[in-house]
Amino acid sequence: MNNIYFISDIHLDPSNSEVTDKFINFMLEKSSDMKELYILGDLFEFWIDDKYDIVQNNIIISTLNRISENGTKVFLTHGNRDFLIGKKFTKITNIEILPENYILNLDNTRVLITHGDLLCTDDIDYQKFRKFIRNRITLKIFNLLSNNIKTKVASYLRSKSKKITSQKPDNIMDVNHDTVLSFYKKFKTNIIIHGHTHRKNIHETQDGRENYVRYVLGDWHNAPSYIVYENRKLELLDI
Ligand SMILES: [Mn+2]
Repeated sequence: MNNIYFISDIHLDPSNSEVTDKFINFMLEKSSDMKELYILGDLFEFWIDDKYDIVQNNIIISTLNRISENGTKVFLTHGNRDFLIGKKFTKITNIEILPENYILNLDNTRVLITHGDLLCTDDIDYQKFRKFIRNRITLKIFNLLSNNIKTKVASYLRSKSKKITSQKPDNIMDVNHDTVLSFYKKFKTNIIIHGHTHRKNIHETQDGRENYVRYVLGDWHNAPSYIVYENRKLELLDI
């Protein structure tokens, strides 16, 4: 149990056993080597309410439970699909929720980990929607709805977002480079790890004397991948 792992955008869905199996197999295979596991958002395809979704996803919950009982410390960043993961979930899985931007210290190197949607500032409609839906008052009202209505609202929003994303030009859905640069500077880091865009890659940039590296994790439906921090090196690998 020596190394640190990062995964993102697994998009687990109780009706998709293929990706569920992939996830469970990965955990069985790698967890004995995981000192820490960072899940950078969109672990689930959708998550509306702990009360309801914990039951739906009991296989995943018990897998996560098992690995944390075996000694892996698991951390989670909320994604845009599962930002409603709450305290009940964290309590029964022993997972710690991280803030939306989190600085990790890897042998005295600062690394920013984040879901990635905050970097996609060209998508103005999405950023507006994000602000609205993540607002505390909106969430309070949402939480008062019955489960049935919550599910309907969530599935409406999902279909709407799918329709919009399919009509948007490709570049709008990716990160904005000025925003990325501003994040390096704001968080005083030269390394960012994120997911969300489903564009698995490593991007190196130079600005003045600084070298910056951005690791993008792939999604588990198209490009299942993970990052491992081993022997003081980050490596992006396929599954
Ligand atoms: Mn996402």
